[in-house]
Amino acid sequence: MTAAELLVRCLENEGVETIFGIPGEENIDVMDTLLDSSIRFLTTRHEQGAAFMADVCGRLPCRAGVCLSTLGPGATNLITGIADANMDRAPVVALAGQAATTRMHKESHQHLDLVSLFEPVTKYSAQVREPEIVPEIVRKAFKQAEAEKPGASFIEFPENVAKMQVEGAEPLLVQSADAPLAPDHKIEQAARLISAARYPILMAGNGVIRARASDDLVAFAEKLNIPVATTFMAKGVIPTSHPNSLGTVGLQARDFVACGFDRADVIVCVGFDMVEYSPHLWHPEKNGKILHIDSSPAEVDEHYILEVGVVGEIGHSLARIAEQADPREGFLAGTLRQVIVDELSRHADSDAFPCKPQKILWDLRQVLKPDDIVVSDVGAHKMWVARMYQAERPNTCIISNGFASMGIGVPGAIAAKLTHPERTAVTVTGDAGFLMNSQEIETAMRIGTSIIILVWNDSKYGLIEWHQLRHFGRSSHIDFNNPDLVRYAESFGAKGYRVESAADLVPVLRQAIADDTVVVIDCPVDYSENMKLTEELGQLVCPI
Ligand SMILES: Cc1ncc(C[n+]2csc(CCOP(=O)(O)OP(=O)(O)O)c2C)c(N)n1
Ligand SMILES: [Mg+2]
Repeated sequence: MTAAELLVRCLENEGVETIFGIPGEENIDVMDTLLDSSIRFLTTRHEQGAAFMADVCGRLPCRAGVCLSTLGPGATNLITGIADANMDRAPVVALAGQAATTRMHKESHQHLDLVSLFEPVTKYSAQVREPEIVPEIVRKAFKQAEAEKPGASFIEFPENVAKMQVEGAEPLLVQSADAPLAPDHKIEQAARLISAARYPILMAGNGVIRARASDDLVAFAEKLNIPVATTFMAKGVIPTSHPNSLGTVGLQARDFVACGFDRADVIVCVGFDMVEYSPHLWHPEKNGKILHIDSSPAEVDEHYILEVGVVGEIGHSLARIAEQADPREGFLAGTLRQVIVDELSRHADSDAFPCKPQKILWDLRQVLKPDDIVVSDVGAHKMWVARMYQAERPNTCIISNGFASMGIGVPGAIAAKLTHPERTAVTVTGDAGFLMNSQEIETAMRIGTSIIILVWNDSKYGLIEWHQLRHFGRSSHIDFNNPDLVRYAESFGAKGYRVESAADLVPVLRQAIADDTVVVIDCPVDYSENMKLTEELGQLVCPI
């Protein structure tokens, strides 16, 4: 057996079903071996597309998503998607070919030290120096990527090692450790803290989704009468329609839900990663008591000093604390929730054109089923998706919020549809982020993957204009022109529609779902709503 064959056997042993990537000269042995494997290779049109597909696959989760590139420029093209996965805690394993070990010591075509390059954007980055170590390296890469808090691993495979013969080596048994259970005395301290609280509030983070503890979280909130806000990446942990839900937190500006945090005496953070929402934004006065419930100890932050930390399996901790704590009598959520819910439907009947962001998201919710998946790209539209899209189930609204990279939308929607073929997958994307990875429309068409690409067309880097207007009252270098998006879609063999009035939104979206192919919807958006929101929130008077 060659080392390349052993590598592929190890990947099969890890349960890998799909690898996203682009072949190159230095990985031809692996590519050839894959022909005789159960693993499906999906050829993409840019390595970044492959990395984002693996990233979103890892979130949904299909265990670790896997992507592959050649050395040098192929590998550097992977970096953004890998960094995104790592900072957003998505398990991903990236594989790259490498120059032969006989030419790595000198100036040599396309050779870069990839292990060092990937170190800052992964949890584990290693080179296969000898064929015998392939099973350990692969097992370690997957174990590290999938262990809490998950992230990316990188394996560099030199071309001469790939060809070497190896005898007797076998893939290693796949083992993963169960999260330890939190100790009783910590559960008791947490229960006492909640029982004594007058106005507790809970912030749920993506760790709850990863731990599949959403039901435990909802039961905890119901039993103890605690209102719940979710971070962008935890949308759907509690249904937006649930009476305890306060919607999503995470805008830099103060939003209504911030009033709940101001008022709270105990803030219960569950599975919360501060990469999403810096504590100084929601705990500026440092006057609340923080209860940290997570699978790992808290990160250090001067605004995140704990009253009690409960480290262990999240679902277990929530269930045990809920058993022992006394419920709140009053219910903080009531008035605040009403304000937040009213806000969601405020422009539901708007006939303004270009469309208001609120209206687009309202109509999108009307046409999608609860399990359908929305993948947001990054820009002003993401802020609106986070604030207004009503997610009802965990992992039905995917948002890149740790690394927050533009370009995740199209490849992300492809990965979502591949992972859950029975659901509709939509990306809500800006016109700039769309063109960063729109070449993957060809991939989707070739492999027959239906996705809807809802492009918010403002011919601008809208989010940046929003920031510039807030800071300087004028904008700088944010304008561009778009191609004709309908004809662009059609040139791939996909469908394209242009929204020409607010009344078009629902029928066009319904048509796109029925088309069951790749559909690009060019939707002009009215971003004057951005500054209106800033002004409204700037004058926010707390309703509680
Ligand atoms: C790869 C990458 N480059 C730059 C940025 C900084 N950035 C964040 S949002 C944004 C503008 C996005 O424009 P568009 O995709 O049109 O979305 P809009 O804000 O208009 O909704 C930029 C440049 C980023 N997050 N990621
Ligand atoms: Mg734009």
